[in-house]
Amino acid sequence: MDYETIEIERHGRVALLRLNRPRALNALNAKLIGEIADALTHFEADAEIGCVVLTGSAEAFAAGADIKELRDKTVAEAYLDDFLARWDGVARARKPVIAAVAGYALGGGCELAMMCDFILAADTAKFGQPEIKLGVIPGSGGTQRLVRSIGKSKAMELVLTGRLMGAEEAERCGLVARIAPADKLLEEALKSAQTIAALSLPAVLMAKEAVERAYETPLSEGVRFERRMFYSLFATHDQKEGMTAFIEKRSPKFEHR
Ligand code: CO8
Repeated sequence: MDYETIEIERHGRVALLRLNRPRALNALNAKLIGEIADALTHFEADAEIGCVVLTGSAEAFAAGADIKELRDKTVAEAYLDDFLARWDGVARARKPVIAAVAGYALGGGCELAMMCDFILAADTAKFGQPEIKLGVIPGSGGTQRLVRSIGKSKAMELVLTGRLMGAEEAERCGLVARIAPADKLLEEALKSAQTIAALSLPAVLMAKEAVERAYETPLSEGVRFERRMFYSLFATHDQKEGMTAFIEKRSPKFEHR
């Protein structure tokens, strides 16, 4: 497929999706949001893809929604287009999506990174929800996911002041899984993604789904859900293969079934 605002590379079973609006620091306009959603739909349907890496440039993962596109919107246009609903596809992707963040991840950019399953950050990364400085608030889950990720006090401070936080602070408070030197970020993200993509796809999807349940359900329900998923994996070829390989002291050959 041809895209204008993103670039796609395949690395074996990993798809690398790079945001590509360099002159606007990857500001998220409607075209870019639509293309990300389309590409992810395509990856979901491709049995040869086991994991996705979403990245930007050295300067910016994404500097937020495209302010130039948003400024003159009316309520009716925004409500009728419901352009932000296209993000739901990103948040609901079944295959793992890793955000590899260098430079700015602000506003919608920070929200996009948080929709991914985990964030690997370059030491140059800067996160923030500066919408308040524009007279608005986060609109794609920032007020919700940031609280769940880093707790109320810090999330509230960032959302109310628009302060940016660097990679070290973001790692310390749990927003970021790991920091890499900027020139190694992509290599590290692809390595993580290759590791995941080589594992049994049914187990990976169920692991992701089970972890996500922790957001939405009480503990007892979440644990029950996890147990059902665990039992169901005994119906897969890959469970027999994974455990047999361990006992026979060899590497497993997963067939993703
Ligand atoms: N929208 C549109 N254009 C942008 C944006 C943006 N968010 N960010 C940067 N640009 C453009 C600039 O206008 C400039 O273009 P030009 O050269 O044509 O003037 C170019 O990118 C380079 O930017 P700067 O010259 O400003 O670069 P600096 O290095 O001086 O500053 C900053 C970098 C600090 C990142 C600065 O650009 C900035 O503050 N950007 C805006 C950050 C922001 O406020 N983000 C939040 C936007 S609102 C939002 O995200 C709402 C989320 C709700 C829904 C999500 C939908 C996707």
